[in-house]
Amino acid sequence: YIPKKNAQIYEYLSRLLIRLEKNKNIGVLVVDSQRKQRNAMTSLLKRHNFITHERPNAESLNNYLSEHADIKLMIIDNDLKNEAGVDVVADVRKHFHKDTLSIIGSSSSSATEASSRALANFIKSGADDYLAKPYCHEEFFVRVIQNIEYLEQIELIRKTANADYLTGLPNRRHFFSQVNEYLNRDLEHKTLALMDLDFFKTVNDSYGHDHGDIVLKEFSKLLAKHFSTQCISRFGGEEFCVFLPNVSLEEAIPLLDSFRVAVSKKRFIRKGVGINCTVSIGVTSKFKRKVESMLGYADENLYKAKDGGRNCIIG
Ligand code: GH3
Ligand code: MG
Ligand code: MG
Ligand code: MG
Repeated sequence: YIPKKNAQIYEYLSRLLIRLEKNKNIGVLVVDSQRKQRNAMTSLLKRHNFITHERPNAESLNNYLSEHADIKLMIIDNDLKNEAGVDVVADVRKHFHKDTLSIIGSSSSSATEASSRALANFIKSGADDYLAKPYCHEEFFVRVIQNIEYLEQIELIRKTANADYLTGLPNRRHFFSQVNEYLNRDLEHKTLALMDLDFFKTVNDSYGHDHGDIVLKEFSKLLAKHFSTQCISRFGGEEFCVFLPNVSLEEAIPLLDSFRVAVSKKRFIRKGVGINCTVSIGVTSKFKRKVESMLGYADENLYKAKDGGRNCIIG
């Protein structure tokens, strides 16, 4: 299909090129007992740059999928040697949900009724789509791309939902779920710090909201640089949070304090105007099952840090 107008052709081709570039990192697994069928599909997939995987049966399929994180789509035939593809799909779905793996069921049923029954059975087992054999190449590619793009949309939504819009840091919701996972684990130390920029209202009032935004963004970059492997978050407004798994309070305080000093030394520059800013930090390693109760302790210490003159850390 080639669109008529030049602008349309250009748009179509540029979208295709972007797609082909992305496909280089995407694996597609073909499960079919017939070598010929597998080859037919993988050679089509290779034409579109996909990484291809083949399996003649469903043996250790869940392991195979776990070991190959590039696989985003599985195309599975219903007539496998020892089992039905629909049953395999039902089992795979116990481990790989629709937001991480797309599945297209397939079968060679030329009769319309048999093929619509196969479609219904596959979808009921947890497949996302169905391809009847024989298929034309356009239909094959349309279904493959449609299902891959569905996963990409979900990934985009997930990223957007987990990030703070201004700074790109994990937001409160994401932070809570990450930290609660750690809190349920049996770790020797669990330390949490709550940070609040000092007199930030004055920054906005004196230099404008835009400059305030720059401070928040630059502060976030500095925070990510200091605590890259741990969980960090913009909690809201000018408040930030750091969770340090397996770090004791005694170990955490110098780490956090060196960050506090780095903030106090930084010039936050916008349009040639530089300003200084400081941060107060409350830390705790008293842990409970829920992040909310740890936050309560950290907040009490943050309050003391503010009360004690700001630009300091209390643990
Ligand atoms: P304290 O040292 O006691 O924390 O004083 P403060 O001025 O920082 O505290 P306060 O809570 O009164 O002010 C917080 C300010 O943060 C007020 C609000 O306008 C500002 N703020 C919150 N979110 C944003 C944002 O996204 N951008 C900008 N520029 N300012 C923000
Ligand atoms: Mg505040
Ligand atoms: Mg503040
Ligand atoms: Mg305040």
